Amino acid sequence: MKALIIVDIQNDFLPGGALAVEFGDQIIPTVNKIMPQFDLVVATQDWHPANHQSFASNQPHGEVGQVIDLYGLKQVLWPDHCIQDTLGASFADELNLSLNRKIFRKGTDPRVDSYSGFFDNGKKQDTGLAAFLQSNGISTVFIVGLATDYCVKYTALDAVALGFNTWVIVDAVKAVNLQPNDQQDAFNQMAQAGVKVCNSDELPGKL
Ligand code: VGL
Ligand code: ZN
Repeated sequence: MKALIIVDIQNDFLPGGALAVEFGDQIIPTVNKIMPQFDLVVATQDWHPANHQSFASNQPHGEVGQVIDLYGLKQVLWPDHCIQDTLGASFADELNLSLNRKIFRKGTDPRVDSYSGFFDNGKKQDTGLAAFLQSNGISTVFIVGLATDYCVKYTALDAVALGFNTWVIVDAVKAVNLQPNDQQDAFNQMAQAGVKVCNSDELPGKL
């Protein structure tokens, strides 16, 4: 059985949002189009309290893009984004959620960031996504969404480490690219770990 994992397609990650991913909106029609082809569709949602310590505004002299040590983990400082119950944290209006079975929220602990849809960055809290997929007989996951170099990458790395046959659909992801090579580095790192890539138009042969 094959699942589609939709990562963080939320207003704050779209053009005009607080942590906008360039062209992030362009993937939405592709995601909507492929959705009906999967046995199961789930979505992750970045869901931060306003006092989240990954926000530059919550660190003394914090600057966006700066890397700090946060309780022993390297942490990039971000603009305030995806604050619980705000429009920025809401899913994109254009995203079809009618086929979505369950939403997995992450980043709720103010002390630790959570890029992966499975675990926080310290691997202490489990969102329940792995157990949900397993209980639905899923052995293969296809990942789409935002952003390639953060939440998509960490979700894919955890998926493959958990033993899922893991694909990233390259024309349905976009990167933040704080550094110009971040997207390429992310694809290299995922490939090294055993994550496979395909285009959305190749799916019929794989599903
Ligand atoms: C993300 C940075 C901070 C993402 C979430 O969804 O990729 N990136 N929070
Ligand atoms: Zn976040």
